[in-house]
Formats: sequence, structure tokens, C-alpha cells
Amino acid sequence: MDTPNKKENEKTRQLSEESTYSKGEFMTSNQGVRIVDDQNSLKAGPRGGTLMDDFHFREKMTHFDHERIPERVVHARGSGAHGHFELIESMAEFTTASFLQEPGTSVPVFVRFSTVGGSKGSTDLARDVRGFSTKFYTQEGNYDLVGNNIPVFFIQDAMKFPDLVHSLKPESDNGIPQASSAHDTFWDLISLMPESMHMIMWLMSDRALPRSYRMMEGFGVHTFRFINKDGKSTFVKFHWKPVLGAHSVAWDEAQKISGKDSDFHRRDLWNAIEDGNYPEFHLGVQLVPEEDEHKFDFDLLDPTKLIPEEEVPVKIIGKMTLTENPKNFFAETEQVAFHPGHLVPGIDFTNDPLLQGRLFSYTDTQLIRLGGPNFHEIPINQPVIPIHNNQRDGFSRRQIPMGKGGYHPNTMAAGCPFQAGQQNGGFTHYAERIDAHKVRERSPSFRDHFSQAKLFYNSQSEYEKGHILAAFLFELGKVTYLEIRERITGLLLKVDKELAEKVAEGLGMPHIPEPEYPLNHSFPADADPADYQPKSPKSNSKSVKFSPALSMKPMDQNPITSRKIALLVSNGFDQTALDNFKKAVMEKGGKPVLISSRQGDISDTNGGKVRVNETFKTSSSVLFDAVYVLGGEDSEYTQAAISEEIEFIEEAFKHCKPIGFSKKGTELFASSRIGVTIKENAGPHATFSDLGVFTDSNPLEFIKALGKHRFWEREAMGLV
Ligand code: HDE
Repeated sequence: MDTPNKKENEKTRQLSEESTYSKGEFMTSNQGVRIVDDQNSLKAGPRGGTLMDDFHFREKMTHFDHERIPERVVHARGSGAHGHFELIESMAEFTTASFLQEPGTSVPVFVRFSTVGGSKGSTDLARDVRGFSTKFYTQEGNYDLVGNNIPVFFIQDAMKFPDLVHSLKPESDNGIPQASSAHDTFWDLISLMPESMHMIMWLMSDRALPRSYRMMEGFGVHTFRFINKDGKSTFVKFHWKPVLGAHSVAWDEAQKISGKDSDFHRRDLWNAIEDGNYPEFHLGVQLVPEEDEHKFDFDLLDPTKLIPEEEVPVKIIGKMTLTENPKNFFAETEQVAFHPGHLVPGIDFTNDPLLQGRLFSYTDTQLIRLGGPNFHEIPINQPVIPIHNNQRDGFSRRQIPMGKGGYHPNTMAAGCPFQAGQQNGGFTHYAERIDAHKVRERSPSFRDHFSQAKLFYNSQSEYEKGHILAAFLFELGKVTYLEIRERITGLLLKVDKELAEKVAEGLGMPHIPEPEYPLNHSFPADADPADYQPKSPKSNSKSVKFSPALSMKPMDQNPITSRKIALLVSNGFDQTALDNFKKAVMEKGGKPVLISSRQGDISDTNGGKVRVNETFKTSSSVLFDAVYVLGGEDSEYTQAAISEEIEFIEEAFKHCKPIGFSKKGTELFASSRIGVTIKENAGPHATFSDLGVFTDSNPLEFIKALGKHRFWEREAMGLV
């Protein structure tokens, strides 16, 4: 039987064979000299000191000593994959970008997903924004869409980014906490920065706890421009929509996954691709004609605002499929260098002040991170078309330019390389009219900080609102200064009174003091007391008050492809029931994983054997999407094993996962608290299957329930 473990082991063997790229070759030094012995250093006698003459030892050790490069100052923890993007609908009316002209055009891509705050080795499951960067290797050069899984940002001006990141990162005196926003400095800054409130609502929502990189949306965040062949500009916002839907895990679960498998998202992405379950995302655009720039209640240049999909629908124009894991993590995922300024003709920026600042920062950071100006020569960063210019030299130059050139204009190289001009596809910036005073100011049109925070909160389902409340109670519960908690709840009052009151109650605050501004010397210099008050919408506002697209609830019926199901078995199991179950799950693309109390083979009632994949010690229910209890008749099953198994099932129940019990498994159902809890608390009309628990059932019903992802109703009913 082809169990997932066996498959993985086979892959490991096969890969290690493939990776001997120097098959049959002798080991050499970096100068190509054959190495006599790579295990022992050169010594003055077998028990003597190591000699300076040992150039082989010195070369090997020096290289090792220099193996690490600085990690990214933000988004340090990430995972990448190769794939391709294929155009579905032509955008020729709006842009000249070559890869967006002919439906069917396909270009290679490399994607890197990341968390923001944690270090390179931190957990994947932090409550955090996720980066979603895509490099399109087009025939006109590289185009990078460097986005996030949340469509807005914390700040409106790049000037504030270092402050934001310093407040989020571990505190500067003790270096605590790692990969967490739940601490004083972060909330101190936020409490003084009302422009963050919209983003904060997203960060406290389930969007910050994705189930998988394959199951989250992506957003370009800023408003960009498409430019067509007549030079006409259309504003554009980019969206990635995952084919598997957007799904999240529970916060308690996220924290436990961090302990059980802190590589959870990295492993999930890697395994899905190895299994041929290629992650797929549709690319969508929201298009706004230039003349409609001022039609909205907010400023299109303000990165703390989104355009509700109900106002401007997302048009799907293409599909990205990730089909190949990197061959080498460092060479590709670590060395890839994205930049929002890597544009191709037909796509341009707007004056969004956050985007403008990013245009400086990304090259600057690569210079230190990748050690000089030649990082475009690292294979993963190279365009698929040749580069020709007069740039020369610098650290780690690999290209060998021929001839005496290196300047322009010239005759020595017959004028080469030529300037393309617009007629030959040279990048031309949009000829935006500029007539302004040089000022250090924020536009008054950026001053509404609460309407969209409210819109987001009001658009959430009840269970999502419950999760937001719980997130505030966790995060602010870790804040040790009462004034900071008070200022945050004061800001929350302006988003939703009931939410603010519940937060205050949970934190044991007798009342929420109305914040008075200006507060003190730390009041931001550019802030107007009016920033801290909700604005009334324009009288002719058409803006929506409720946007279903902002909730993840409508996305909860999806294919179960690649979903992991823990299949609990013990000796004396029913082979036919196991075969039928596995067949039914695998037909739908699910991944059953056999779990028992010990490793090795277990026997069915007729003495047939099956190998288990994991035990209760090596695994945990938090690593699965659902649990199916196949059971057995094992007279030697110890009390300890039964307890472990019941804990496994009850934890899955707590995290609102579908749970099924076969005929033989029902004994365990009886021993767990699940049945009693449902009967006692869910009311006379609740059925087990409404709550995602399938007893003695036809497995098909259970498998169908997997498509719903979670039965969050259990929380609303107070069952968990
Ligand atoms: Fe970034 N950001 N960022 N950022 N960002 C970086 O660049 C920066 C912002 C985003 O997978 C850094 O190469 C500034 C918004 C992603 O390699 C750095 C500002 C969005 C990644 C940097 C922002 C992003 C980065 C660190 C405010 C969503 C990971 C290493 C003006 C649209 C890229 C690096 C990868 C990485 C600066 C704000 C997304 C320091 C100054 C808004 C996905 O250059």
C-alpha cells in the first residue's frame, strides 16, 4: 500500500540520488584541485597541532564561516515555488504589457510567501500579515508584484515604516517576543496612530492565521496604473484568488502548531507540490477609469483603503499554477530579490506615498543583503531575456563584458547597446501632469481612519467577530501598560462600540476613557485631533456599508483536494471499512494518514496487515483538517493509548474540525465528552451532523463535510 510516509521516503531516496550533480566525480577544492582526504586536517603528527599549510581545511572552514547572509529586515521567514502564469482574458484595451495581451500566453513565475515580523527560523503560524511576492519572467523583462494577503497597510507614508517595524519586532532591551505583535511597543505605536485601525481589524481577524499559503488571498495593496498603446491610463488594483478558497486555523490551534511543527506552511506548500496538488491562484483586477479618480469616499492613493468588490468587481484575467519546488532553498528562496519598481512597459505606479517610499527601499536593502549591486546576476533574479547595458564591475560580478565599451554614446562599440525609444518597447513613464508646491504634508483626503475599519468589522460573520474579540483580548492582555490598553479601546469605540465594550470588559477595565488629543509630546507631529474622530461620509456617497467579499465565510464550500485526514486505527480494525474510506477520500483528492498508538504494522480482524504512518506521539490533531476514527478491537490497547486517542479527537472537536466515527470507532465516541457536550448544550434540535460530527456514519457524508473546512457553529453554541 502506498502510504504517504512510504511515498515520502521513496522521494527522499530518489532526490538524494538526483542531487549528486557531481555523480562519478572526485571532490575538488574551489580551485579545482583534487582532495585527498576531506575528513582529517593536516597535523604535526597524529596527536599534534593543526598546520597553517592546510589550505584545504582553511578554504572549507572559511567558506562555512561566511555561509550566512543578513536575513531580510522584514519578511525574513519565507517559502518559495516555481510555476507559470497563463492569461485568460486580454487586457490589451488597458495595457501594453506583453504578457497581458493574448489569452493563452504563459510566462514562468517564482513566488515567495512569507510572514513579516519573525526571524528566518520563526514559526509559520504567527498571527501576522503574509507576504505574497510574484516575479513574472516576461519577454519584456521581470515584473514583480510584491503584495500581501491583506489588502491594506498600517501606515499611509513610507516615512513611518522603520517605526512600525521597530515597534513590531522583539523589544530592543530584551529581544522578546519573537514573531508576535502581542507586546507593549507594537500597541503603544498603534494606539497613537489611528490610520492603522483598518489594518488592525484585519490583523486581529482570521486572515492573519491562514490554514495554508495555498488558501489565502493576495493583494497588490497600492493602486497601480495600466497604460495602453494610446498612453491612456487606467487605475488598477491586483488580487490573487486561491482556487482552494481562503481558510484559516483557530488561534489556539495556531499556537499549538507552532510547537508541533513550526514549518507547517512551508511543509504544506512543499508537500502539495511534490504530490502534484499544484497550488493555483486566479489573478483578478479592479479597473477604475482615470476620470473616476475622485468618485470614491476615500483617496485611491491611500494604502489604508480598499475598493469594495461590490463597488468595483474583480475581473479574473489569468491563472497562476505553482508546479515546482526550488532545487535549493538558499540559492532561490533566500536570494530572490523582489522590488515593486520592477515594472514592464504598460504598468506604472501612482503617487501612493507608501509605494513611492518602497521604490527606494527594496534596492537599498538588497545591496546589504546580497552584498552589492550585482544581485540581478543571481540565477533566480535573472530575466529570461538578455541584459545589455553599460553597468560594470562591483562585488561578485559574473558577466564578462567583451570589448572596450562601458559608456554611451560610443563609436568603439558601434553605438551598442542602443537606446530603444518608446517605438521599440522602451519603458516610458506615464506622463502625469505635475504642478505642485514642495511640501512635507499629508493630503486631507487621507484623514478618514475609521469608515473602512467599520466596514470590515460589520461585514464579518458572527463567528469571525468572535475571533476578532478574542484576538484583541489576547493581544491587549499581553500589554502591560494600562494607558496603552485604554488608548486602543478608545480607538475601538470609534470602530464598534459593542466590540470596544467587550474588549474593555474582558480586560477588566471598569470604563473606557474617551482619549483626549493631543495626548502629550509623543502625539504624532502630523496628526490633527480630527484624525481621531470618525468622519461622516460624503453626502452623495455610494460607498457600501456591508461587503460580503471581506468575510471568509462565503468561501467555506470548497474542494477537499490535499486536505489531510487523520485516520485513527488500532489492531483488529476492519480492512474493508479502511479500504472503502481511503478510496472515497482519495477519489476526492484528500490525504488520509494512518495514526495509531505505535509505529509499525497493525493487523485487521483476519490477520491482514497495514503500516501506520504516525503515532499519537509523533503527530497531533492540530496538524490535520479532520479526524476519522476507524477503531479496532485491540485487547492490548492500554489506558494511556486510549487517553491519547481521546485527547486527539477532543482537540479536533475544540478546533471545530469535522469528525467521523466508523462502526468500530463509536466506542471511542462514547468515551469522549463530545456526545455529552452536544446533547447537554446544543439544544434538543441540534443534530450531530449539523455540528460536523458523524457517528457510525456513511463516510461519504463526513467527506462532504470536509469541504466546509470548519464547523465554527460549535463556538457560537458554547460547545468549545
Ligand atoms: Fe515591504 N519590504 N515594505 N511591503 N515587503 C521588504 O525588501 C518596505 C510593504 C513586502 O519575499 C523588504 O527584499 C517599506 C507593503 C513583501 O522577498 C524591504 C514599506 C507591502 C516583502 C521592504 C513596505 C509589502 C517585503 C525587506 C513601506 C504589500 C517580501 C527585504 C513603505 C504591498 C519580499 C526585501 C520577499 C519586503 C520595505 C511596505 C510587501 C525592507 C519601506 C505595503 C511581500 O525593502
